[in-house]
Amino acid sequence: MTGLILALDVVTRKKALSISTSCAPYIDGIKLGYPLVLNTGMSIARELADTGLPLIADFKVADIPSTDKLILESVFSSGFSAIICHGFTGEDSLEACVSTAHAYGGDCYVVAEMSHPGATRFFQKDTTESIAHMSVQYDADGIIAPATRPPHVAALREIIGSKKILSPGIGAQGGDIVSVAPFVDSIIVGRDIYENAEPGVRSAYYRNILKSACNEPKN
Ligand code: OMP
Repeated sequence: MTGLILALDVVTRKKALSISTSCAPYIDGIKLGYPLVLNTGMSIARELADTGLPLIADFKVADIPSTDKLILESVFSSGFSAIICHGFTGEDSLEACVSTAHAYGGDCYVVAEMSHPGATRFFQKDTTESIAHMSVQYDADGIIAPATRPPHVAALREIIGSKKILSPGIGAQGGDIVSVAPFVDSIIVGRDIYENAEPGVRSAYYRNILKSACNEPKN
């Protein structure tokens, strides 16, 4: 079944812990990045580890290989299980990211195409498909692809085969969950869950939609 990853872009430790605890029974992972880490420090990863869920570090790493390696070593030493990196930086940077992640037993996801409207200026078909091919060639664990453009996700699936696709853009960005769910391993949802008065209930709602989209019996 298509999984559900919570994008935990809140800026206080208190909210992060309370929201993650209420959502934990319904989600398959937590993605956190600059908003939360810059406000609470990297130690938040150890605290969220109590949920028992995989933690994805969304730092969209995009540097030269030696700096990428230093960043990823810090990320994986802090308790994260996966990292999101950019792919437009090219082969050597991607190779540094994947090999460092794998040296720590972690996963590396590569942004193939972004979900927001402005992304189409630079993330055009040739570029996104080239990043997807490169992600396969350098053994990344998967790609990030936009739920706001399901046909693009379907085309990227053809390229990456059984590697994973994590797809943001559902909820606040208006992506169509039913169209995109068949092509992706997990959707990523942030504001529509963490800004809800009852984030746990909202997570359960998404979980049930994903079950229906995959024709599985609901709870
Ligand atoms: P909401 O729009 O609030 O659901 O959050 C989406 C999450 O996915 C945020 O954490 C974004 O930073 C992230 N994201 C995108 O929205 N679009 C992308 O193209 C890539 C990402 C990402 O890498 O996670």
